[in-house]
Amino acid sequence: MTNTRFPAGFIWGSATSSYQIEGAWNEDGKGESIWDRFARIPGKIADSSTGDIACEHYHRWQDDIALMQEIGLIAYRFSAAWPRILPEGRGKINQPGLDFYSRLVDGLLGAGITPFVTLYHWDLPQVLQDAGGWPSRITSEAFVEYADVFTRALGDRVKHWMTVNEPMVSAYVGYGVGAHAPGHTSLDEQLAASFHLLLAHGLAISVIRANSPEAQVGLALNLSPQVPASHSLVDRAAAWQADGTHNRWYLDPLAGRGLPPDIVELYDRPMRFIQPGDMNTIATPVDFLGVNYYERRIIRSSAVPEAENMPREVFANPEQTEMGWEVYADGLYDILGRLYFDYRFPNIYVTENGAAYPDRLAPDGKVDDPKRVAFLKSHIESAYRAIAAGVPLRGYFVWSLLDNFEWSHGYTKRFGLAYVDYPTQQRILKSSAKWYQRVIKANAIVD
Ligand code: IFM
Repeated sequence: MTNTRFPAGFIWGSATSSYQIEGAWNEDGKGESIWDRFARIPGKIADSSTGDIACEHYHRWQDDIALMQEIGLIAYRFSAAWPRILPEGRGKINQPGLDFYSRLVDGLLGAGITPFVTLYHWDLPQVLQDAGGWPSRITSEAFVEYADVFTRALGDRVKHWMTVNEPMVSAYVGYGVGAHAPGHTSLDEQLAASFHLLLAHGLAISVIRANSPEAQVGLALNLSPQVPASHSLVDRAAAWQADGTHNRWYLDPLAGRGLPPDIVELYDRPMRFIQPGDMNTIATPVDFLGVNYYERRIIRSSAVPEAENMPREVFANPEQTEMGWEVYADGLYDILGRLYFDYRFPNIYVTENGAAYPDRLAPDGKVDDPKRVAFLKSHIESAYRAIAAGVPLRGYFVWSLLDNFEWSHGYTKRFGLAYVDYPTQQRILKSSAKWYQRVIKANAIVD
């Protein structure tokens, strides 16, 4: 593509989350989170690791801000650890926890970097899980208390807030499939959790706005196009269903359309957790929607034997990231268009996009990651095309600033712009970081 200058003021950033980078899991009064507990269960994490130390960001945050400055980031998206602020989930405030984030925010602002803060990126206080976790409405109410405490302390300086990150993953992988904390496998819990995460989001919006005047408030959803593998009607039906469980289950209520009726029918559950007024609370208009985009999914129905289904017409791009996810940049273009032209979200950010590749630290001390450069470039081109088509895309955040704890994969997957040499905690900017630095400087796609 030629002449790809982005609009003035476009926000180029990078993202992380608390449990994945902070370490210091029990320091300065922090309470236990569900990930502190879950990662210790034998067999749950690929390399038997935990986030106890992670990238030691809790102690190295100043170096990490210097790294961001070197890349030239305009914004940095991070999450706060709820158990650092309220070790018992609610009630007693742990001041050293608040002080940490206050110092981090001041450091960012001093470096000219705009903080984008996510309140919940999966590290629920264990005490709240013991009291029922996200399947219980009490957790939504506790979240509002946490949001109030946190935004009262930082709302004067932070002006971009996300309530929850990827509620689908929290609910489905944490309570339905059991591969994430707390490791439960119950459809009923999954559905209640998904609802209470959205409710927590909706309930917190007015509190955040009151504490942080002129702030923009939104949330981050992980969205993937669910594409039928052929024109057969069974494939179409399966893809529409996957779109319903993964995308519309979250988008529709947020956009005021209620829960998608076809999926309510599919689950065939009473959904007694929904109370009068809840759907309106969830539909409180947001200032922006964040989209975390990684892959497209091609859906083949199992409703009929393979031989009776039409031949596949949509084949996956054979190129995959180390996560086994298809590299498909046009999917980002499709999603961005849908969020605006169908759902009409007023402002959109790509709050995460990136790829894991098996990066190696070469003897010359460099980390060359051409596949990540190609991945980012193709996706930023999709973002550019979406803006050209009229989508109000305001910013783009690379996942992630640092290699970090990739949940059930532990430290075996590297998503960072900076390579982390875990034994020494040295950070080394990969060639993708240097390429991104040039993109930011030019405010345009560069070779
Ligand atoms: O590392 C995660 C992040 O925590 C949430 N979004 C997807 C990333 C890559 O799997």
